[in-house]
Amino acid sequence: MDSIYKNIQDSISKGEKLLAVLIDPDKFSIESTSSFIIKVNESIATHIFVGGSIVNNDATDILVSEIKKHTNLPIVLFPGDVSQITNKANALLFLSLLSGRNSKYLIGKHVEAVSKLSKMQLEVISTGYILIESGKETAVEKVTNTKPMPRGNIQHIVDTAKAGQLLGMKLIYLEAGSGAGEPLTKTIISRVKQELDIPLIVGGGIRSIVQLDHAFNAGAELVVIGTAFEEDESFFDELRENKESR
Ligand code: 1GP
Repeated sequence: MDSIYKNIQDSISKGEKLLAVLIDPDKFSIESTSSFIIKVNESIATHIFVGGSIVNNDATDILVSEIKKHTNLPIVLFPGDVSQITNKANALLFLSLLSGRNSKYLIGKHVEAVSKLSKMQLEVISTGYILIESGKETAVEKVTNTKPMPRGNIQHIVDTAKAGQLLGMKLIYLEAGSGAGEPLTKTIISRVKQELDIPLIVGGGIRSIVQLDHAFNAGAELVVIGTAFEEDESFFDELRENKESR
């Protein structure tokens, strides 16, 4: 498979919008992989992300192997911890939590991951991860013991994303948190996008086609949706119908 990052850049240069379905191994029953992935394949999804804040050892490796039996879509790791790294995937988002000031999640876990990564042929994509408040405490907040950035101070969010780019990161992931009550506003997304030359990922709390389109129209190049599919797989059918009518 070609470089996942290059494919993302190529798609963006053609004006294509990308959608990742996020599967959290901790919340997903392995027996439903086949039926779930059939729906992913039929939808407008372009990527499958696998990861979660708290995942048992080996669960990611087992799940990724199973998913691969049913799809040709690229599988990208979105890990909450080093234990979730597996070379069965096509790429790894090497996430640095730029919104927090916990050195473990800024650089510590990354150092821990190196000995594992050096034995693998896994594409590593440096990603600045920015958690923004959503009105309720999220799993990322609890696990990393960091505070999300307030929505009101948009310039601080923009500067944080820009700092990630200046540090050489290849992607910025703006995150409202899994299951967020409200997705990120168009203003936050568009202000950040205006300042960036690298691709922008947006996720958290997107549950409808209208919200998905808002994120795309505001400048998100890749949108991540997890909870909406976990809660109601008929969202896939909605997306498929929408794809046919686009
Ligand atoms: C979570 O951004 C992802 O890290 C997806 O969020 O589960 O709310 O779709 P949802």
